[in-house]
Amino acid sequence: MKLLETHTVGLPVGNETKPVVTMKEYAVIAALDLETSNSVLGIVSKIAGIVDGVKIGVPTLLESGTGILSKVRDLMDDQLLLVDLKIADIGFRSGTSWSGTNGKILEKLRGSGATHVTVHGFPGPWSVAEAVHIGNEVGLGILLLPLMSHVGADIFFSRPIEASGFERSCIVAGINPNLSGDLPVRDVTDGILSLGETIGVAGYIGPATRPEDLRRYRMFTDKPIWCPGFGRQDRLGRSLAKQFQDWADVLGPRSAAIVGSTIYGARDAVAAAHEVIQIRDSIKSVRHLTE
Ligand code: NUP
Repeated sequence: MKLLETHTVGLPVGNETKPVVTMKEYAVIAALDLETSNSVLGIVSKIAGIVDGVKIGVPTLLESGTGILSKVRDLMDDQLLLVDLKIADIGFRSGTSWSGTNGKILEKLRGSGATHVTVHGFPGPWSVAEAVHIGNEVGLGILLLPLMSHVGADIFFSRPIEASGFERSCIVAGINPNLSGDLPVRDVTDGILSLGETIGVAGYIGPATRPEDLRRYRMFTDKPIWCPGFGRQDRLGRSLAKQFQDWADVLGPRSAAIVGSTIYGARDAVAAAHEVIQIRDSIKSVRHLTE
């Protein structure tokens, strides 16, 4: 499998320095939104060798504490481990040091075995800048959410913003988004993408349910875009194979599919994981042949 050379993230576990984690093309990440830590660890032990990474969410962390992350890491090789915290707190800078709440939350993941964490962009430039700064210190890639996959997510994310006001406010916060006239910032989603590009996030979360919006993402960024929304969240009447096809066609290899209930909710999670990987592999091989 080809590797995306440009996206590596340090993986400090405890005091040891482990090898960096490299993201694969068209990666498949299993989102494990299960009730108990035993059920999460049980499924990781079965599918860790099949998928390219695992996503752990807030419900699991509230039940088990962050200690579950190193247990998950111990069951994996060097795959990706995304912690889906959707952090949306303050950034605060005094001189050159950051001491807002975003940084304090991220510090709690130092040495946990996680490779990436989700952070909201709507709290603005300082919030994102602090996340990226502290993320770099603790070896975590920051993934911003310019839009979400569920019904109605566009109500707020697609609100228009006025480009010159957006640029002025960013500059007041010490961040110049350098807007290009070719790609105007029209709405909140565009603003968050523009902020992420300026500040240098590792990548983005993008909705697999909204291929047209993913097309817009790609105009703003070459970075990896990780997409939830496969299976139960599809609202376009597509089969799983068609959803994967659309995702790969729109985003190309620098992308990841985040698949939750389609795998963990299946009667046989191992068979479901194999099926998802098979769909991904068949699309990938056709694309490689035609490229
Ligand atoms: O926009 C988002 N949509 C989404 O579904 C951002 C997310 N982080 N997620 C998460 O992806 C959601 O919280 C869940 O953990 C997973 C999708 O699960 P499923 O719908 O495939 O079961």
